[in-house]
Amino acid sequence: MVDFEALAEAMGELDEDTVNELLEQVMAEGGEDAPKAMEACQKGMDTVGKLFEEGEYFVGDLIYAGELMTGAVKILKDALVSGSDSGPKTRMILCTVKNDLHDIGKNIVKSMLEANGFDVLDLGIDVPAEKIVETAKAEGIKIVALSGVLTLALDSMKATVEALKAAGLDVKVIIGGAPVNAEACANIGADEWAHSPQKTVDTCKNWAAEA
Ligand code: B12
Repeated sequence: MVDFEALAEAMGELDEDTVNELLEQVMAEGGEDAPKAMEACQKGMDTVGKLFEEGEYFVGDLIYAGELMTGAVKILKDALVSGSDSGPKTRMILCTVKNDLHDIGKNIVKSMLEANGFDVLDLGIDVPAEKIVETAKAEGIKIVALSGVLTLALDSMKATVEALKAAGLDVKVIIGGAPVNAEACANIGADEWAHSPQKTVDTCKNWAAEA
């Protein structure tokens, strides 16, 4: 069994060799612990964030941490996705909101949604509300998922929900990312929020079934 504390620590120390070794071990053991490994990696990313705040790490370290996390997701991907649906695919929008360039969490959520039968229109990063409204209108989208990790992203999420409402669109909005919580969700006016990609999948499946 993999030592998840050691994995979190290695991620926080940006020790690529140890991170990859432990992740390969998770996969060699059948991949059942992939969600736990993901949690450990995220814990390590929190350490990276803390060290950045304390001035011990610099932007270059954040970039490197981002690459490390993307690599981790690649290794774990096959074990993280929970099987594919063969029924008709529901099309939905996913993106990182305006002013926010972080996309690692978004990409994890995307993989999970696709593996669960969604046709995900990924609009990328730093996406303004107008583009989301335009696309939702043009494509007849009923579900919009917004990602953001900067505190600033909460304002962009609010502006997006307001723009969707002002355009009279009948869409469900789910928001996610580190600064999102129940209070932020209520303030933003979104229909649901999540940190866990599995909760995202379950919520979107319920909405797709209702539509
Ligand atoms: C890697 C990283 C970067 C990389 C990003 C690379 C990339 N391709 O994404 C780079 C170097 C580009 C970067 C840049 C910056 N960063 Co940065 N970054 C990080 C770091 C270390 C990790 C983020 C991450 O990927 N986490 C791992 C993923 C998997 O977690 P997640 O995004 O939360 O996603 C999970 C869930 O939230 C959920 N989820 C995610 N999206 C969605 C969407 C939906 C719909 C749902 C339901 C769920 C969901 O699912 C995911 C899986 O569980 C964080 C620290 C931290 N602890 O988060 C700082 C952090 C986010 N960055 C920070 C800062 C300050 C910056 C910069 C301003 C630095 C600078 N001076 O230039 C810039 C900002 C650029 C911009 N405009 O966006 C601060 C933000 C502070 C704040 N409160 O606003 C943090 C918190 C670091 C810190 N503690 O100071 N960063």
